Amino acid sequence: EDGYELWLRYRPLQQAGQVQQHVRAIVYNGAASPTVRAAIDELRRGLQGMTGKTPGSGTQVADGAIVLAKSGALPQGFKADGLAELGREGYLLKSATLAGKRVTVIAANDDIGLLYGAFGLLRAIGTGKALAAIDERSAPKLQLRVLNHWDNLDRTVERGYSGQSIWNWWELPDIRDRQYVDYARANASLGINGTVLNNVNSKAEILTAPWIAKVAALADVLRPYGIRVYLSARWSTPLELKETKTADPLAPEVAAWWRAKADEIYRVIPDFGGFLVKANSEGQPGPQDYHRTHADGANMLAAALAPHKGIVMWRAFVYAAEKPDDRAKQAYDEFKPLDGKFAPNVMVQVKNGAIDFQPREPFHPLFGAMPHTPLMMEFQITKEYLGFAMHMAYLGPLFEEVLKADTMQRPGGLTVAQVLEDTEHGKRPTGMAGVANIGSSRTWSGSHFDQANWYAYGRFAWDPQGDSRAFAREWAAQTFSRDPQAVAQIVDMMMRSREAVVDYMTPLGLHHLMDTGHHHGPGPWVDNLGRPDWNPTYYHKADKEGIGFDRTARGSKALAQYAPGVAARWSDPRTTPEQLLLWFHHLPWDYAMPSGRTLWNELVARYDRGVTEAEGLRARWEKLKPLVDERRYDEVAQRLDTQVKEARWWRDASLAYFQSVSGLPLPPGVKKPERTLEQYKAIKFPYAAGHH
Ligand code: BDP
Repeated sequence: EDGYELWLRYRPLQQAGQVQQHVRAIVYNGAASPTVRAAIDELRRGLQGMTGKTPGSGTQVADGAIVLAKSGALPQGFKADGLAELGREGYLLKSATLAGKRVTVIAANDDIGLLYGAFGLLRAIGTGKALAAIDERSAPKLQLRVLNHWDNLDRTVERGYSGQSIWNWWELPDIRDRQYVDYARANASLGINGTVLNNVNSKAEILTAPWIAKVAALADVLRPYGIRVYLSARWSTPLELKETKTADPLAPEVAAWWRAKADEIYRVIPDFGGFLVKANSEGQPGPQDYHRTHADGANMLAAALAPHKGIVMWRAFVYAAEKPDDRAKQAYDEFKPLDGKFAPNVMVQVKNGAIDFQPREPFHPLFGAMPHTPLMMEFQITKEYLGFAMHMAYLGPLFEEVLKADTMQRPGGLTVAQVLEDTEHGKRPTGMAGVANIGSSRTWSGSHFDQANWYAYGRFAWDPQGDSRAFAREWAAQTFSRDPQAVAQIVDMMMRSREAVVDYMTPLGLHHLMDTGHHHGPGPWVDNLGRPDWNPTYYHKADKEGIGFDRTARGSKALAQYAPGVAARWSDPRTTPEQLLLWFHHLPWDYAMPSGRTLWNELVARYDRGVTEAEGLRARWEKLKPLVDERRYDEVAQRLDTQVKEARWWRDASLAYFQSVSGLPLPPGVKKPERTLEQYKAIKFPYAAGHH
């Protein structure tokens, strides 16, 4: 057990005999496409693993068979109620009696629905659902469910903590690593149907013919699993390749270049998904270099892709040094005025919060504020700001918190999930992106528990109204053990883990206190970087009097970007959720918290709670030793030891620093930081993981 099999381990079931009578054979009537073959292969693999017997295969309905059927060719007498509404990717799982035989039907409108249904059935079996009367229907609520790989062409991965990129660019297109198929299976099992192969900080070369051939080879491997490939496009590509004299989006030669480039790509990848673009952000080139807007840029690319039904995913992650007043406001300021100005095949991809993938952020004010533009969510699965792959932090609750947040942009409420689902507009593209945590390490994700973040992301992309605890349960049962006690304990650990990280890194709405560049470890004292908005001191604004970023009407006015209902609630510290308090307010150290403590004492208590929680995770894991296989037990234990050590470091360094600013004593009984502030400041990490 080294983790390579992910949640697709298919270990023997206790009730194998019972299940076996429902899975004796796999029946499919018709010529099997590669997608249907993948579905049948997966069912055989999974059922063989879980029941110990390989199911037979055939074309005739027989007792105890799994019948795969498409809407045009449903077996006689099978009532597929509501199948049509499930769309191309949806599926039904239903037990039925056909011609006197008891069968389980996987019904779908298309081959890909059958593949998703096969995975759905295996998940149901693997998590202990009874097959005798199974009746499930499922269809994705978002159209584009994509991973964003921040993978470079030299196989390093920006913010990657799982080894090298799995894309072996050097050996492609001739060598097609078997891992690509396993990647496709894992993603298809969740319904992920798109992947952006390269870093948003992109290179021009990716759009040259030799690289397009490599991309085409990957597309060929992924296609049967319903996964389309996309590329991050560098704005200035034609200029850098010296094929145009400018990258001005309104220059006809530039538009013509991109049209020809799109045609070239689609000749070899007919189902190419489109481009993801990071423009005029953190030094990347973009249309603003030519005094054009993001819409001018996005629409020019969209026109090149439109004849091929491709999509532009244009990122709203922008902030400029010239506008130091509040970085949190900039995406909204730049994009809100462009609402309605984007071509129909452009989606604006918005990070979950307005700063940058922090352990906790309020939802991004753009959600619900651009009704005339399809918005796509961008989550970060890789844990750049949450302890890399060394700390346990199950991100399900983070995703859920954002998705369930009410933007109040409509009477009666409008959650972020509803904004993404966009049901009232019907035909517009919808989607979610997750910055992948996948690499060539045997665990794929750098640690066993980080696999759960990939899993939960995929499940939320399928159903943004899903439940993080239910996803954790499914994942734990398939990945670790079906023992109910083990599952309960593991899920309990997972569900508390992210809050622990919030507490020992950035409690009470603090943010961006991580050390420079690599973002590993505390750096709340850092105040000397090239731009003010790169400094942690810019974000916490702590001084002798108090702490926090005032984003109310008296401060940066960022709150005005939210709907009036939200703004009103969060403009008063008394009605602001404690967990966002210092995100929106600058408060005196002796501010009275609901707990009865002063703000200073509360801050100390939160840091302490974070450490206690981290210690608790370690202790709980110890109890699981008899229930978990040895190697994975040990690998997780090592990481939890590290997490405890680093939680203490975070707590001690942060308190040492904030105490030096507030001048206040630690409350009685509270442990002093182990080292001096100067010692914490001296800790440096050249060559940190994921930072190039
Ligand atoms: C930041 C990362 C940086 C990314 C950037 C982005 O530190 O590596 O390039 O986001 O999303 O969080 O473009």
